[in-house]
Amino acid sequence: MLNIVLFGPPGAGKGTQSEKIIEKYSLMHLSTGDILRNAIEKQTSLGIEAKKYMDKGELVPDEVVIGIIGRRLDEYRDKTQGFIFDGFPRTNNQAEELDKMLDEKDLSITQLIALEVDYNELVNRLLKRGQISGRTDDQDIEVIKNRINVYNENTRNVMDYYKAQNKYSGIDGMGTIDQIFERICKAINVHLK
Ligand code: B4P
Repeated sequence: MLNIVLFGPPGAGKGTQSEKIIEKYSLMHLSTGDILRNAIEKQTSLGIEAKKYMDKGELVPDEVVIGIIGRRLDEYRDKTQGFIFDGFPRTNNQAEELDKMLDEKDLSITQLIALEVDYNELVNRLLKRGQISGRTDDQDIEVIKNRINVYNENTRNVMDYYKAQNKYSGIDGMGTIDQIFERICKAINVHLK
């Protein structure tokens, strides 16, 4: 199974590139951001709880997102050739719990692909999406800055967890969507030979 973590700060292109990766490699897309937004739209208890954090650009508590991923892994384990984890893990605790959940199913992460993008480009991309999509967390510059700060303080060092396992690939996330996708494919294809 090919199990990829797509990693990077808010606006790095995780959601955008995930769409292309799942199509090319027939993987199951697990985006914690999408799942949480869907819960908010449906006004479930999970959504009501998650909204309090997402509106401020804070991380939703670990136990909430770990539970979400655990249930999806159980559901899709036998129905896919692999998973793309988009926006998860975002803390070292999430990374450790993910390894435990995968291990119980005789699975493991193949590779972490980290998209590297300049600060100003991140802010511009998110503000632009905010104008089009109506996503409230993309419309307020202070919330955007907080999300990037939260990434730098709580999430960036998750890379070290995967570096220690020799599973880290850094990818230049500046350029056109197709240029970046080509770089990602080169990194993934190493595992298919
Ligand atoms: P996410 O849904 O993961 O959203 P994101 O990081 O803001 O965006 P993403 O990185 O996917 O967007 P993309 O670059 O593709 O998280 C939202 C919130 O959910 C978090 O703040 C947190 O509160 C919560 N959450 C989610 N997962 C969690 C977890 N595991 N633990 C705790 N909390 C969690 O796209 C950005 C824009 O850039 C798009 O408009 C796109 O079109 C554009 N773009 C992409 N590539 C481009 C390129 N090459 N050139 C120009 N524009 C580009």
